[in-house]
Amino acid sequence: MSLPFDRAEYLSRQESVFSKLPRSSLAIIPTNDPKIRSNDVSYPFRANSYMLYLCGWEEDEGTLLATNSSGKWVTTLFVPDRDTTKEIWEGIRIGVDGAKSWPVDHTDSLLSLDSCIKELLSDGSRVFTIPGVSSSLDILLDENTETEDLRAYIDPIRRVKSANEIQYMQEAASIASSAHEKAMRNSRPGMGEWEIQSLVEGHFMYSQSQWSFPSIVGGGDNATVLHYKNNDQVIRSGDLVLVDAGCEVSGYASDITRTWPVNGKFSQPQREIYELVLRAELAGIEACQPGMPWVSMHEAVCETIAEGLIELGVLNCTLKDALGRVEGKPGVFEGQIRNFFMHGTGHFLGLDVHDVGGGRQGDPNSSFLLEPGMVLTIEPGLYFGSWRNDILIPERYAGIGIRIEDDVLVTEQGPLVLSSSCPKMLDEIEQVVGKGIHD
Ligand SMILES: [Mn+2]
Repeated sequence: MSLPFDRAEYLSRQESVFSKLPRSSLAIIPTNDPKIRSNDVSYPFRANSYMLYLCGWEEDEGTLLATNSSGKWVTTLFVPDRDTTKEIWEGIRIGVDGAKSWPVDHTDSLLSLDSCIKELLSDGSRVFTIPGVSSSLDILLDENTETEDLRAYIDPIRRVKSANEIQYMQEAASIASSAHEKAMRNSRPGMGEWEIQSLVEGHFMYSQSQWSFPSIVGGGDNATVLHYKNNDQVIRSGDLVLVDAGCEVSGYASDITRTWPVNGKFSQPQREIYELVLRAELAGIEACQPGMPWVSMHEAVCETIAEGLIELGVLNCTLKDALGRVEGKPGVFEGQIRNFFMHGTGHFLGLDVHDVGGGRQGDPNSSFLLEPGMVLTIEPGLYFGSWRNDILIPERYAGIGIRIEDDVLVTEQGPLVLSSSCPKMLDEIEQVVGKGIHD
């Protein structure tokens, strides 16, 4: 079995993280606990992203331990022993010997992990770990020592992607782009949301990929529910369908949203809102320049949306009131636009679909600048749920929910859209929708 990256890349990640820790430290990186679905059936296992990042270990048990008590950093990967009885049911395990080809100094049996940790604790090392991942490790550490959060040292490094990571992310974005296009081509009125979901996710599987988060497929008003997940309604002619779906390749996620008229033709009100969201999205992408503050893309999107909603007569107020900038908090808006655009403009993307590194809405750590190698989403939306009874929804736009989301790599030369092969322009979408059926 081959790992997604060569040994040198893993070792350089380890070096970047561990070299920042004080002398006499112990770093413990667990993987996720397997989760039971019912009786003896587990949920499909997905390794913890920190584990994947530092050493690529994908099995459902294993812990990476690193210590510098000897003066230099030494890593040991603790893994389950070979076990014929279990292997007959579940397949061959890598085992302690097999794990020697992973990018670590030593391997050992998981059975000796606890005693090894306890022994290392006795020399008074400072302990760094990822809390909340393995309950048994949390309990062991809780009973024996104080710990510090290792994520603070890894997250800023994970934020900037290497050329090899970008390659996987490009692949994930391309697969998801094709999946969306396939769904567009095969859309027709009267179709079930689940049918579109199966086209998208079927394409992920066909491409030896898998979803990076549960797909959102919402027709009509369902598109105005941000994390809609039932995907069980029929989409009527005249309605839009919003599809927010992404997949992962070697653990790296894509995350794309497209919205299209299920009958292949935007109505005039749908067209007006689509054009505005698209304009905002393009402004957001344009703001993804190296050296620009993270919040600039949200600023650009909110300004475009505020101007557009005033132009369309949805808002009847000044630009200032539409935006409602919050004094002393750059990138925070609390004006009337928030009635119709209530989420953030984007998030980092990587081993996690909402990747680490800060910047999410409400995150106090948003004051950093964009750098080449960062990958983020730009995803403005406008939502006019006809079910809303807390605000006045303009009748013309009632039942319209539109979001457009692309995956953007920041480069020296500016933004590069990894999901650019996915149809997005109005005429492009009108040409593609339903084509697979009528051809
Ligand atoms: Mn997203």
